[in-house]
Amino acid sequence: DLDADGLDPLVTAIENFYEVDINSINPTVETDEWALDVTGAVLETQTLTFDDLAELPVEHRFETLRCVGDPVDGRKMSTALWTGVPVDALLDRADPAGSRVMVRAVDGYYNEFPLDALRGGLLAYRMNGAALPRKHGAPVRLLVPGHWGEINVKWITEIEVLDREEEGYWEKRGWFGTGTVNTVAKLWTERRLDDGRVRVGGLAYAGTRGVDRVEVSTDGGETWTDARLSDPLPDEDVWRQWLHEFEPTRDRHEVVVRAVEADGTVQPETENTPQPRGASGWASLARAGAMCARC
Ligand SMILES: Nc1nc2c(c(=O)[nH]1)N[C@H]1C(S)=C(S)[C@@H](COP(=O)(O)O)O[C@H]1N2
Ligand SMILES: [Mo]
Repeated sequence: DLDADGLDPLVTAIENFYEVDINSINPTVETDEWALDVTGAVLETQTLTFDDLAELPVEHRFETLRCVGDPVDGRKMSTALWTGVPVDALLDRADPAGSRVMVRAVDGYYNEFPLDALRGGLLAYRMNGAALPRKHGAPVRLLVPGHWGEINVKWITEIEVLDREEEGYWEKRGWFGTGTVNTVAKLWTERRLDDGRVRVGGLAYAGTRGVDRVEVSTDGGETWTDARLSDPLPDEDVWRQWLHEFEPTRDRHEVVVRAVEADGTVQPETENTPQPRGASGWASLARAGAMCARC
């Protein structure tokens, strides 16, 4: 972590991790009654109990989740250390013959996406070293690197392999949230330091494309400077913290921030609402430098 007052930590505490559910009451699933079925266009149907799962080799992964409904500067983006079993071994045993999957859950949720995306997935049953909490999908949820939150199905019960495309829960309601995440830099904190400078900071995320740089402007986008970044976490689908300090030199500074991906692609400036394909545009703050009320 970069050490700065008010900056969100690299690993989100469970109580601060965002939550999105289709129902107002979450299901309670007993661990010894839970099972995951692999069905549909497969050579061999599979059933996996929690005991079966617990015997497979575990993997620990830092992974960031972000909801497709999250505005550019929203808060529906968090990171945890997840423990679970790669879904690939189970898929290999089933020997799928289709290229899509429908993943279903206890709460009636269902989501459809490419089998190839699922291949990199994890069946997670621990979060930040504790048993997976009920609100995050206990006893087992799916985690799929690089994609919007909605395909990370909680309380997972079935993976049906499909030989044609279908629509998932949110796609039936006008969203296109099964693809890879949009790149975003959040401007989540601003502080006046004791020496008079202003510190701005936040978190930036580009899915598996990776955040290479974060650029900050204090003049509404005319000139840009590289922010300081936290060291990358050891896994590929994670955010990075950024910080930047500047000397207020005029009455008003408009701070704008944008992320740059590993291949040099700059986060697009074009503004779009979250619906239907995820928000785009740059986060910004316009503040009176010398009388910065909230600094
Ligand atoms: N079973 C189930 N899985 C679900 C959902 C849900 O409502 N039910 N919400 C999805 C959405 S839209 C998002 S963004 C993520 C949020 O995961 P979290 O609540 O653990 O942060 O879970 C996804 N998985
Ligand atoms: Mo979501």
